[in-house]
Amino acid sequence: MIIIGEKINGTIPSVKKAIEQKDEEFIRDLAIRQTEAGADYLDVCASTAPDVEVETLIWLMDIVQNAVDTPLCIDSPNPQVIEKVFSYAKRPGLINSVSEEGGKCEIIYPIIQGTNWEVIALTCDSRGIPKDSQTRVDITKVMVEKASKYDITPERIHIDPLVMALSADNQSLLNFVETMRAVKTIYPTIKVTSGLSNISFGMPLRKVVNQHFLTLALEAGMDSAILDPCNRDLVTTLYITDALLGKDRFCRNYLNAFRKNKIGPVKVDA
Ligand code: THG
Repeated sequence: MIIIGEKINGTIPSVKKAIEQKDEEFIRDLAIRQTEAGADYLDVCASTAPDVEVETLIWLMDIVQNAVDTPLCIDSPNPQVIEKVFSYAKRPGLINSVSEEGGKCEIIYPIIQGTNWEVIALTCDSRGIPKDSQTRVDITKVMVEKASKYDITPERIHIDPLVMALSADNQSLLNFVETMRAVKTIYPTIKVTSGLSNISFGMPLRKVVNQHFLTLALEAGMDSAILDPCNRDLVTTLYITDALLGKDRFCRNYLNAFRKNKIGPVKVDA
């Protein structure tokens, strides 16, 4: 599975503080630790006031790119912000995100046309997040068809069906799975992604709920996820699920990860 490391995000209080104090070392450490844990992309999200978002994102991107070679996942709700920071990326990465709201596709698609950049496309529009899977599929079709006009093929698109909280919608996981299967029937090479934490909103034992969501979503064919690669329990779940689904011959990756002390309970020195 493609891992998008979530930890460099100004909505996390410790990261917000590091941004305010211009603590480069804190950000660099998050970039290195997530990369060592196996992140394929590093999400960078400023989550500041709009007037400083561009400069904050560029600051974050520079620190990350000077520390590691892991491609960035540029995370902003504002396509104009993404447009302004785009040229500061040293290598192709992932744009997070477009949707069918506010002309986002029309701003982002031309920027990544003719590049190897990939894009996360949220299945929502000006009406909000759909409750049913059919509307999610319909929105996907519009975004994929628009993308083809810019030679952006489905394999460069990660559809994010925006999982609802299970506490608010009992069918949330089932809806996600239904959307994923329908989207992949139409576009077999498309990718489906998700954040892990929405599912458990408002519930106790959130991290355990997230882990089980990951297992079920992987079984149903999820290709990438925005998660904390430094969460050992979660990474353990990832390795075990891959092995159980026949994606890890002789459980080689699982055994290696165990030997390198990447999974399982943290070993404490005696
Ligand atoms: N879809 C897309 N983009 C997204 C989200 C999504 N971007 C933001 C968000 N959702 C994903 N990012 C985070 C970042 C941090 C946390 C949750 C979601 C978080 N992290 C805890 C921390 O670092 O302290 C630890 C969590 C853990 O240990 O598992 O809470 O849905 N396209």
